[in-house]
Amino acid sequence: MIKQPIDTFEPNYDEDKVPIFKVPNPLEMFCGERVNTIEEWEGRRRPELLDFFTHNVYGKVPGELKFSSFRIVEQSNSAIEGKAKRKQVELIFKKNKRTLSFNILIYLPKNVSRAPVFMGYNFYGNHTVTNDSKIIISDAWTVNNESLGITNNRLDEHSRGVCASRWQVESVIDAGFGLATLFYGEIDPDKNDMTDGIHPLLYTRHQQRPKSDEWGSIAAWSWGLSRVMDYLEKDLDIDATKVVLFGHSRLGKTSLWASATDQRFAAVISNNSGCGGAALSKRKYGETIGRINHRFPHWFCNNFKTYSNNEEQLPVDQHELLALIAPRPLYVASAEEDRWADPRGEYLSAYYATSVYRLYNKKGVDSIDMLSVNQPIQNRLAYHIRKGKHDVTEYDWEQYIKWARMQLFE
Ligand code: GTR
Repeated sequence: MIKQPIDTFEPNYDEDKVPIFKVPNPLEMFCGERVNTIEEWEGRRRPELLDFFTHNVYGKVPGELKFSSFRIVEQSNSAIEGKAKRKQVELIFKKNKRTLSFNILIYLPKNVSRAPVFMGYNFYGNHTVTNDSKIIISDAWTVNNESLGITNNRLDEHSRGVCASRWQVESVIDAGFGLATLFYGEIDPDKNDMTDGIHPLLYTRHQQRPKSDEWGSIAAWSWGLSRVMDYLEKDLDIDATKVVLFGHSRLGKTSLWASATDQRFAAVISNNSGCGGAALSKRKYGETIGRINHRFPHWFCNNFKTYSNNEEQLPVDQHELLALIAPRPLYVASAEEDRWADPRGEYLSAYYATSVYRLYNKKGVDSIDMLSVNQPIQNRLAYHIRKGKHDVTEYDWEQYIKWARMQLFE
């Protein structure tokens, strides 16, 4: 019999067909012992969960590599209608006779001396986040997107400003925050080729692909966010204790993993991150582990393939990834029409992570019943589902800015 490829089956969008499963308890060790205190959580349970996700889901970073130098490539005191400073900073990495560099675009409000910042990857290059003609266009390989004028896997003038609605830079600046963003393709091009991007800089001799428990692309992109943090800590215009990591979709998965592995990030926002991000895998609703591993074999570590169509065997679920971020502020957001990312699975994940926030006396979401559309709960662990499709909108940013101010300053 010929086995039918997984992506030819219809995904499940029927709540009645969601399997019955036991949600792993974040406050119970794999051996069955209960966790009752912050000390037990931080000393024993959190490390064992982090270890599981590292070796079986995202993959471990196989060595240490810090930037060897940085360079301010361009700066100006009159960006965004004169309200902001702009810097473009290149970080340079050298190892294994190879060099990799990437460019961070930073806007900072002129009226704040050490600014808190939102930070996150963009999908199609720094020049897409505003119409600003001074933003350098990346020459890294990119995924094509014809509706944005991106063809031949290259970026050019055609796509300047095309993702501006997803960033709302002016509102961010007006709220007294800075923005730091970079193109994820500069760290690792988003294709199943592990000989490009950052991976080869940390290969042993003759290695061509990561080992089964070593980093896929999501872990590589997360590594990149930590290296940007290394830079932000040195930049006196920035308050590196107030960095709010933001990510949409695959880059939301990335932001969650980056803040689980690096506790310097003060807060994190997961926008429509779905499977392998905030959504519970065991619900098998919309995108599943089998589908994501089939379509994006390079995103996770190879060991994660063990759980393709085999979610029952997973000893963890994604609410425990969220719990790894506690007690820091965490915002999970869904969109009503984004069924592929399983909004209810994202909500439940926040609900089941709440017990760990409670351990720290912090609030999350208390009801197992899903929230209504456009009715956010903005606690330390926050959630909203908004009208509309898979995207980042002005509504989302209004919520994030309001919540981030509350969490970081009140
Ligand atoms: C989809 C993928 C999702 C999500 C999305 C995106 O194709 O199946 O997991 O990551 O891409 O990143 O836009």
